[in-house]
Amino acid sequence: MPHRVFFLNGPNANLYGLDQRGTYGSESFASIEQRCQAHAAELGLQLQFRQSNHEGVLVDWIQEARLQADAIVINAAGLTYTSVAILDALLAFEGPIIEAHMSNIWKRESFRHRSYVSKAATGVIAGLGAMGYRLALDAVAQLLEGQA
Ligand code: DHK
Repeated sequence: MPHRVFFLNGPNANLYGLDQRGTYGSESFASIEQRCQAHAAELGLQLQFRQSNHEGVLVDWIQEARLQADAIVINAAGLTYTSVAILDALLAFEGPIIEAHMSNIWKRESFRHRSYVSKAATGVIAGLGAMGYRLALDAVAQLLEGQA
């Protein structure tokens, strides 16, 4: 049976490619998802790629992952720095967790420097744009194979 991965995206991720400031590049969220799905298939992973603007929905999906996923990749976006509820849900998940950010959050405003998600994450990838998302899938594939 293929390893199952939940890739969870938080508020405003659906605007990637549309943000006029260009912080997150020009690729649309739909295209990023498509490329992640293709890469997951190459790695033999079964990928659920989801986005919500709502904290409680993300908490519900993390709880669902306890039964339905072997690993989580999460970009909680703005909730990264505020959500104890997301942290608590992640702490109840037993598999590997990769925290991913499109931008290098440490080069940005100081309020982005303290991540609650990091307290539950196995590893963190930031600053590599959508390439970082595919690297996050590489990481979970290797962690699930016990190679990392
Ligand atoms: C995405 C967001 O929406 C921001 O709120 C985070 C993160 C950074 C990213 O780089 O992917 O601060």
